[in-house]
Amino acid sequence: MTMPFPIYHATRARCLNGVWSFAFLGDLDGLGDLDDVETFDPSGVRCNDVMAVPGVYDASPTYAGTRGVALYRTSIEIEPGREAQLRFDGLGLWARLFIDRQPVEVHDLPYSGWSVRVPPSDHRRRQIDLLIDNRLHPARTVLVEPYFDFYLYGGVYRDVWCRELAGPAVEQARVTVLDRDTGKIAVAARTFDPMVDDVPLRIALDGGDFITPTDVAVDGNSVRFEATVPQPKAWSPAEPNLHTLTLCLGDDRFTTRFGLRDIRVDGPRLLLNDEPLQLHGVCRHEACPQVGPALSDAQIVHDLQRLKQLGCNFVRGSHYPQSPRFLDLCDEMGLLVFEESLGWQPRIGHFNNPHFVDQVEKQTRRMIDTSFNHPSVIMWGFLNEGDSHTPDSQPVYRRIVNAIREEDPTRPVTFASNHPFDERNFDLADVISVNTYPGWYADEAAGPSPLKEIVPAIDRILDHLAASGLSDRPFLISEIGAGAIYGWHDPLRNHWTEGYQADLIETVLRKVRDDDRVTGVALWQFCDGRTYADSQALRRPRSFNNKGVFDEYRRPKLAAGVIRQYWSIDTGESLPPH
Ligand code: ADA
Repeated sequence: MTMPFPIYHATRARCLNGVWSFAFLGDLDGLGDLDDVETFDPSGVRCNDVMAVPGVYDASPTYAGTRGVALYRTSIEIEPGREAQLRFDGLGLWARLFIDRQPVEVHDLPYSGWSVRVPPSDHRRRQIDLLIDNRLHPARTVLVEPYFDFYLYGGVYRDVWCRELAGPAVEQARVTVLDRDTGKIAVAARTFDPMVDDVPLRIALDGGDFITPTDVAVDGNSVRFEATVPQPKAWSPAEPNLHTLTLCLGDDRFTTRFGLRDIRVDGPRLLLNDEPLQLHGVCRHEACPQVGPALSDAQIVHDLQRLKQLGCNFVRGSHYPQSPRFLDLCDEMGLLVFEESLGWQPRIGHFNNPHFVDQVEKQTRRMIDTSFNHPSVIMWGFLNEGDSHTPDSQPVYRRIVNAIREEDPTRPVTFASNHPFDERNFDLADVISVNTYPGWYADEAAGPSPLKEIVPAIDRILDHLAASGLSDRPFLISEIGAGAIYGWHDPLRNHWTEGYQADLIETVLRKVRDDDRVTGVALWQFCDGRTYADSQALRRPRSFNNKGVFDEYRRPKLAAGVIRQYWSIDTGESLPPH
């Protein structure tokens, strides 16, 4: 069942994507002073250019690679006297929104969704000025750092919506499956304003007749009740059946989509609908060279087709909250997702910065709220490769795990660690996830035959986990891989050739297939991706992370064929040629 805009499938909602007026303002005071944007009033700015929305300016030919402030401007019509909600599904790195030239709110959680209330006005036409800054500021953009191994873009990454509010309305409804066989669900809805007694709530399942739910518990903006799907069908990768719930308050309708499935950990196994699960997947950055993270529907669909061709049932959404459109398609196509909040090798200084920790918690909670109903999301993660072997990390990891469990007790929690031998936080995780690069980085693969290091290196990790009493949990290799320059072939099959990458991945896949202590793998990575030319430059030819099994234009390398041999149900077809 396809729904065009599940998140904003609501009355009086419309999409504001299109072409907006634009001005690149750069360094606002010419002093290189990063605080210039804090007090800047954009009302006098004349826009001399245009920009697509979604669209990032620093991937566009005119502003490629620039760092500075930019203004996106449009005007919309809202019925006079009515409030509205503006919703951005993802943007970065920092933004301030002005409505009718008045500053309204700041956004400082790159990649997260952002909802803003638009106050009513006597005028129908309203001006929207969105000031965006893609410069890295130690306090303003505390979640991102210049040493990250992926390019941080500036602009509107994802869809923009406007929803007019003409009375009581539901903002969000989280559906928890109580019994997938009988279709019993618990709904926790949130309204924009506190509920009033004289507006009855009605609901409809799968587009059926509206009924009045029984035993509705109301507390301010929160509404809770239980309901039963009339013809329940379980969701699974093989049969990704979906159901819908519509909540009606007055004349406002809000529809969300969900799936009936259970995910749980049972000793070292991960069970989906009580069946053991093997995760076969890749890590994926949401980006391509031409448009950065502002991928079109066509590009997202093509990526998912590529994943399916490989035979993947799993994707790790590295390293930030995912686009709702991507998750909608994973729901429809039966892909399983590890979704994580933004983080890349945070260090002790981060753990001891209360603002950083607050932001991680805020973004993690927001991610769960946004993605709660996607059956494809089977585990939550956070802080990729933090310095989690340090005592300073412990209160932080505990706090984030507690926040996740409070938001959602139904999904396993994990985090990708690159400290398997001295990790201090594994006891908090339901699934042990380890990033490891034997056979690639010399420190993990010394010696003349790096490929021979791979199996012993994985065994050493598993043995260490067993000795630490952690073999009672599912074990996921959350990253492993090798760089290959697309089109680079050589009879010696050395580092950077497609052949070496294919051989390394084959060794990994054979080990994963033959060792039942391994619950799954997310190969690093789906496709090549732009990164920075800094201290990493010599390990990142072309300023790209070249460990993709596809290049950045999604052309397959040799490794793609190897993966397909291991994972796909043989259809007799070969991968499309380069
Ligand atoms: C890390 C990191 C990835 C990527 C990878 C690599 O494990 O989590 O984002 O940088 O290393 O290519 O070295």
